[in-house]
Amino acid sequence: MYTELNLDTDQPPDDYPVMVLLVDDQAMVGEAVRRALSNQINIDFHYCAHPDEAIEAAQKTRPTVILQDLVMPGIDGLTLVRQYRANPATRNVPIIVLSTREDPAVKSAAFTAGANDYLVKLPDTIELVARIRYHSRSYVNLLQRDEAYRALRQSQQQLLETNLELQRLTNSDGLTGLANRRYFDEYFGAEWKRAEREQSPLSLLMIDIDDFKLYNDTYGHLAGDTALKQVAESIGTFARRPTDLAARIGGEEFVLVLPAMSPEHMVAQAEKLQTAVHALNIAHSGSKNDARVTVSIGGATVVPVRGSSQTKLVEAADQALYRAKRSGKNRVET
Ligand code: GH3
Ligand code: MG
Ligand code: MG
Ligand code: MG
Repeated sequence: MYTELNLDTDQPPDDYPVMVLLVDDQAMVGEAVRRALSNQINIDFHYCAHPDEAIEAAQKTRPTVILQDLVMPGIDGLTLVRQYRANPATRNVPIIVLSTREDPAVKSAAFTAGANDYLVKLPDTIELVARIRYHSRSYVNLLQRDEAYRALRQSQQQLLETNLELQRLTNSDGLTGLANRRYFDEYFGAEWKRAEREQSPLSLLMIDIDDFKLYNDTYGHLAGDTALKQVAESIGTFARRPTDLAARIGGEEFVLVLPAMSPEHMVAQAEKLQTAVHALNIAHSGSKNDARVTVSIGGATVVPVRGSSQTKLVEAADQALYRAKRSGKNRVET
């Protein structure tokens, strides 16, 4: 049993404007198509009789579908189809070839050149309108998808940037820009595990500004902040390799995490840092060390024993720092 097809051709039209551009050298065809479309809701029509004006007309009228004749004086229709396809303004505009030719080879050539559809002249109005609406709808959907896709990409990009900024804020110290204590804990834990896995040395330098309470008492808290920033910047330059990390873990306390570095090299780096801070030449009248701001540094290196905790290395560096303070400050102990 077959039910009859429901051929209701009076469907409500799509609510976006359809713009048809017809390029055909015969004014009679132009008139016929104009008449066929004249009663259609939401269909605008532009007729171009001269093939050498077709590209310009297509750029100007922004068609949602192009009806293109094949045989014309001067430029032939297939060449025009290729030109629409090569032009950024018309690259994706649907093209319906309108031709008197029923030859399959001609039809095939039209599709190869880039046409989307092929109708033999003059088509029945119902079919012509249906194809115009179908191709226009696909085109408008494509444009909307493009726009939606661009909007999606943009919001993804914004989210990514916000996340990066958030990450930067969570991981860094506001005053000095170095990593903060939270990030140091995370990073140091990971580097400890890596050193344990690879059985490679991990070094830690604990750096503490000498007599800094006295500095604040003498020069004020603002000057103290400035000095802190200067010292921090100097410490930052010692995190040279991508896996090195400089962090501010307390008021005037800093650390340098130096993976895969020999103990000798670590001591050399620590001494260079101590000299570099001294060379900043920040006046500190109350200091017994050349009346300048100086740092004491405790350093330790460990190849982690399997299953051991990273606090061992922190404690070792801390004890070395304590010895540096006890034996006169402005020095390195390991
Ligand atoms: P020592 O040589 O033994 O390290 O003596 P110290 O005075 O440096 O050590 P102490 O721990 O007694 O004091 C540290 C001082 O660092 C106390 C505080 O005023 C100062 N400080 C900590 N954080 C900041 C900060 O963000 N800005 C300023 N200006 N000072 C700070
Ligand atoms: Mg013609
Ligand atoms: Mg101190
Ligand atoms: Mg301290």
